[in-house]
Amino acid sequence: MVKDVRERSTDLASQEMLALAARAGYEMAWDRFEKQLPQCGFGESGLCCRNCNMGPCRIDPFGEGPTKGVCGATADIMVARNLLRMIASGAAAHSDHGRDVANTFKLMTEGKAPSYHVKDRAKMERLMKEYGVESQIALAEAIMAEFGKQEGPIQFTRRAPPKRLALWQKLGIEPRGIDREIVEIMHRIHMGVDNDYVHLILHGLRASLADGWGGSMIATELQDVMFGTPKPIRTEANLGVLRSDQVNIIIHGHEPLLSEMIVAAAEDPELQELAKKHGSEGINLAGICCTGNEVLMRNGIPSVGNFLQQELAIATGAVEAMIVDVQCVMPALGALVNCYHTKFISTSPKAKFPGATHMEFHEEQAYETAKEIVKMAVMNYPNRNQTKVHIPTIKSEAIVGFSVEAIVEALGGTLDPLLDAIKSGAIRGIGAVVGCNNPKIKQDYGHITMVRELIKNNVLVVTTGCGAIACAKEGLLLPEAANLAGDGLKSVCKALGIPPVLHMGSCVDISRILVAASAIANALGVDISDLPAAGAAPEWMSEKAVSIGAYVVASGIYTVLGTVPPVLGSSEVANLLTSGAASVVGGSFAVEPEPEQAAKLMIGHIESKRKKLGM
Ligand code: BF8
Repeated sequence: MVKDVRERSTDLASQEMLALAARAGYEMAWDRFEKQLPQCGFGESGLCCRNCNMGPCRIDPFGEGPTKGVCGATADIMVARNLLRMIASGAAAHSDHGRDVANTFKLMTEGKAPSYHVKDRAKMERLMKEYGVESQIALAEAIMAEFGKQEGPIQFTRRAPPKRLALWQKLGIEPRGIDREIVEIMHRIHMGVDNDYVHLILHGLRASLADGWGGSMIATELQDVMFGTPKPIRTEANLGVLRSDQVNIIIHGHEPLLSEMIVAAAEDPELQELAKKHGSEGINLAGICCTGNEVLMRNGIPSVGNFLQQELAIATGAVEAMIVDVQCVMPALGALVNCYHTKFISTSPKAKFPGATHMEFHEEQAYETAKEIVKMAVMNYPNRNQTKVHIPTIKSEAIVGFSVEAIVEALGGTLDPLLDAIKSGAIRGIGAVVGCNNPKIKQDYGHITMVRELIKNNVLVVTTGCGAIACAKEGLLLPEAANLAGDGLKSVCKALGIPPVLHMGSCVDISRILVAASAIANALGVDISDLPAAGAAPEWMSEKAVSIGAYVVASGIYTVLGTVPPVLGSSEVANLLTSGAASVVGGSFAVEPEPEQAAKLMIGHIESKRKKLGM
């Protein structure tokens, strides 16, 4: 029986499309999720090991069956190894994205990628100074070298407060080359290598730090150099941004190397003309997931929605092309596009999908390929079956583009007004609400409920990824949303003309949150773990989120997860992550599926930190 769509999503546009999909008999992620129920208890608790071919082994969490794998691995070892495998994959995803950006920056510098240009020269010069190099090519080479560096720290870790850096060094978790840390995870979790769960988890934190302060931060910084550092810009979000009279092109995935070129190609007068010749009123570009966030932040390109809306967007029947690169793209799209005229176009040399047309994208001919792809979408417009088109009218306005630089500018050029507001208690602290959708939780419910509760209690919210898109759709990224905030936060937002919820970008841009936290900690002369701040991922699903959670905690920030990570099979590992970690790295995890309760945990943590700081 089809579930009530209101139990699947809080978003009215999604509900409308879910009902349509159910009537048409199209299978969505929620349906596939239900077919998986009950999900495997061994997998859920982290007690299944497939790391060698003596297995697969599983441990009975109730102690009635086997308590060890064939090699003798206990629940603690199995759970820790499995968790590290997730961190490795997540850190690799972000960092390989960072590598592609760094490689493009290098190719551009060498004159081999003529479609790309330096847009933020001042930022590039700051980076050169940071790396102690005199030329653009030396910067490109130094950053590329971060990935394979065998010894010595990653330069951007020097942005962390001195106390944090000293702690990482004392614990032996200061990250070295990014690739090295990820390879070392894969080595340690191989059969018969590292079998001490504490030792394993510490290395997991080290590799995750190489993601947050390395791969992700490199992606953010060089994307800003090449495509511009985001500034506040007004845009729109939700399925209602699709147009019935225009060629709709959706860009989905993560790397702006592609999406920025598509943005430029969609504005090409030649292609605009072609679109009119084929009977449309023009070309309408929209984003989904994080590449959507990248072009939303920098160009104000509207967002069609977050992770769980990728299939719903196609089900509108109004999408000429869904162009994808890497990460968070459901392979289900291939089958779904068969029901419509939509072209599903894969572009990354790393990522192919069943049912997709592969138009491989290379930096050297980036703009030419982007034009070809947009042309294919335009030519597809006459194939649209107007009787199948159903676009919800629902959309919201949003102000996005709050890079650290933009926040400082909004504050009048210094962090002081924010620090004063925190010290006076008008703003109690900062809550970072990030991450995915997951059909285990009603779509957007976790994000929206938590964010509303936080701002009501005078906690300024920063947000990224699919959580940020949920906030955009809910109207929480508008200055008017300050009316939903407590009196203190409301007055600060009104005085500065900012929303109470600041969209800081895609998931790699959580590195911006690290930079902001470091700047605030340095200004107060304390460590990040002393700040009245807390993080949350209320609807997380991806391995990238596991890496993010790990580096946020290792950076000293208390983090509440809304979906349960697969660690409950080991009470030792679970206790280490939820309480032991606090005395080691100053940050720890909590798990709380109910978002209002989770917000209360964050607020409680913020208040305890205020007390310790004598605020
Ligand atoms: O990197 S929030 S569903 S889109 S993983 Fe994916 Fe999660 Fe969305 Fe972006 Ni992040």
